[in-house]
Amino acid sequence: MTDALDRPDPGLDLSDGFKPHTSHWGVFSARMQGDRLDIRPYGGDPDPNGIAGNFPGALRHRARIAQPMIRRGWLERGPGPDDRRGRDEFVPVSWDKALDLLAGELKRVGDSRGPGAIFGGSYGWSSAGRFHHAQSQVHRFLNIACGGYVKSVNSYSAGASTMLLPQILANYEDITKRNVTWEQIAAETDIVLAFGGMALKNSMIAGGSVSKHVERGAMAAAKARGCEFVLVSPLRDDLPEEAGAEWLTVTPATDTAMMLGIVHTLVSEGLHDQAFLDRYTEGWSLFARYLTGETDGQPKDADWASAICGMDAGAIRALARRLAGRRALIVVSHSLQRAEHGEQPVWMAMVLAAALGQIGLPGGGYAYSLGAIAYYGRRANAVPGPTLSQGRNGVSDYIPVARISDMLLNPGKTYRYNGETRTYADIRLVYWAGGNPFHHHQDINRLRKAFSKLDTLVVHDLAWTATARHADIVLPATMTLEREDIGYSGNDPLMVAMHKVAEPYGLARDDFAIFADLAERLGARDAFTEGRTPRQWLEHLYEPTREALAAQGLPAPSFEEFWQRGSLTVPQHADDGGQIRRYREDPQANPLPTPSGRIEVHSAKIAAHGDADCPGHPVWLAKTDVPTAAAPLFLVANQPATRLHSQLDFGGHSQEAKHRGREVARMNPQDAASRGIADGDVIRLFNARGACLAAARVTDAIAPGIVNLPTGAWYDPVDPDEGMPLCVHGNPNVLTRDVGTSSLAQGCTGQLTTVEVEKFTANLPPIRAFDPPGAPEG
Ligand code: PGD
Repeated sequence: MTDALDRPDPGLDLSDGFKPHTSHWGVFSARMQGDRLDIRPYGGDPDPNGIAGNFPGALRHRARIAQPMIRRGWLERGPGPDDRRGRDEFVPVSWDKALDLLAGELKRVGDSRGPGAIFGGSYGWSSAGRFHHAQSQVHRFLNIACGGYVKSVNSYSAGASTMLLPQILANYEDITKRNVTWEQIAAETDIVLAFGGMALKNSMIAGGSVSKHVERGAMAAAKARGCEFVLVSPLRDDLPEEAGAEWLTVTPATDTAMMLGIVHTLVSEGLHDQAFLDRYTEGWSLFARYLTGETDGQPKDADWASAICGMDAGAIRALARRLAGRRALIVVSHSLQRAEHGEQPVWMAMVLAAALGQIGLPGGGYAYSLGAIAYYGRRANAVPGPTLSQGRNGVSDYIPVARISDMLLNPGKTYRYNGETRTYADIRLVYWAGGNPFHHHQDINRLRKAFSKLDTLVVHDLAWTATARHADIVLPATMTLEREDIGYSGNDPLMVAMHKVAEPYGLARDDFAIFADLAERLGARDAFTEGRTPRQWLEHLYEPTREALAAQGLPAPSFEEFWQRGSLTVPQHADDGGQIRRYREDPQANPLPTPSGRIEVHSAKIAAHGDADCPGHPVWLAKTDVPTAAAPLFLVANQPATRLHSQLDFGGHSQEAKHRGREVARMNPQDAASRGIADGDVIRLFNARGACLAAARVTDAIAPGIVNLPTGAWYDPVDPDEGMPLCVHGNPNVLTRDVGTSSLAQGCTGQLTTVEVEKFTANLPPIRAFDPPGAPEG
């Protein structure tokens, strides 16, 4: 293995009063000196993530929420629909008053409508600690103190694939976490074909914690051994320089056609692995009839694919021949399925890997979403980690997570999901802690309308996000550095004792403390807290790990020892390929958990749903969101490199990457020149749904016909009284479409849409997103 993966681990530097802590973007130690926060990255990390540089400037930034606030209209007129949400004043109140009013409102809604009128999905990443994880806390509170809530299922990250893959291949966790690892790629793979790439900005992040960023080193090691990387993406930096990749561009959202062209070439030239298909897959013959054109008169050959995806037919054929007979790995990034018909490239890539006969071999086959996040492609821990029980939800109703605006705008309306026809609930109160829908949801102007229909919107956050600004009751939460916790992820061996580094900002309180006091007002304090203080909860949550270590005869430090030491390295499972490798070794003894027990090239179950937008095997489906005269460019709204989602956008690392205060949008020199746009100009991106400003970066790292504006710049509307205000900062979700991937998964399609771009020549409006509401300009 490479130096980068194996070098000696100097551990956490806890000298000079530095204390251990961790975050979604890496482990570090930190120290306050007066008002200054100093940070030292974890010494064992071969490639630390610069995002930690957002902490020092953010900790005491004016964007933090200093005390409980209530929207004036709600305070004076009481709960009810109100389109002044997001433009009304806020009134500072004491904690007691805020919690009394909120407890009364939860009771009113619960008594009059039942818990099924409360939406508590509260999607979002919040912070890394496993106890103060805001989403777990709010779910536990609503279950225990309010009888439950309407929840959300699946994620914005992987809405389509989490629904599809377990039905056609294996458990999601097995596919992403115990299948193909970075170690295997470094040692075994001959060629990686990465649709959407494996950008380091994504694999630098993990939900929970990550101690070693190994991806860059693994790709460099594979490359040095002779492994070839081929990137299919509109963005050249979707693979790092270390991979030395060949960059192929196709028209966005046409990868499925290209994959069909590759498989057609393999089959027509006899290069596919028929023995593998016969032994391990279900429904190949049905799919083959579609591939050859027997069912619709259209062979899906390389010429056909070329006309759709824009890649030369000869190049498609050459790529197919290059993949055949080698240890080939097919990777599809989350981004491909965060688009219209996002199920299809996920499914088709699996079929391509099956046709190559590589699934289940070390470093070969199908590594869906490898590189999307730091805990994919790594060994799994062999002991359990801390998990906060969320209690029992008394409400069974749910929505696929990205259908929130649809639900709030259309109570009682029916929609299709995974073969069912479901009905949207009538929601009166929404409770959000640890997420930012004005960052993560599509078509923000529609979301604003949806939130205006509510009686009450409650938000806990550490800063004045646009979601907080649209709330009725805003409660200030502590930032991770201001409390104790345990950092852990099931695929990272380092468990971290997260010591408190700084005092809470203003009157901010931990989500747990807020919920405990609210639960008291609803007669449920003891049930919620179980009589434990936060420190006692940490001891309690640590115990299963200690017990499992002891049961394996390994050193099992007490909680106190762990806490004093600052970290604990836990054992990990062997890198054994998990369920998929076992299936390859013996398909009869180790069937897959799919309906047939086999790899489902065709799914009888999905076919039986009868939904034309996701039939029984992968197909090319023409897109509805394609460039037009009014919106001739594709917008790629991907994950940002300088922050996690929208978190700490006001921090130094994120701010340094902006230009004239705006988020940077990248475009090809050709598209810039034809619009009279020069590098550094402020531009306006617009379409029928909305408009935002950004700063242009003109670069040939972006394919022609594409503009790339990452997510996460805080929504900053001027003229919020207008139906379609201009976001002056660069939030791409004012432009994206709020439609599901298909009837199967109803996943988020925020990655891709179409826009026009022009140079912005009017006076540049100031950025107000980080000023507390009502504050003077600054
Ligand atoms: P974050 O910015 O991480 O975004 O959406 P998500 O809502 O998770 O929001 C977390 C919030 O939690 C922040 O406001 C932070 O301040 C707050 N927070 C942090 N710690 C605490 C705490 O201890 N307590 C409380 N109460 N709050 C806390 C992410 C989502 O966006 C995801 S996962 C994906 S993959 C999607 N990606 C895209 C995309 O590719 N393209 C588009 N157009 N849109 C997307 N949206 C999705």
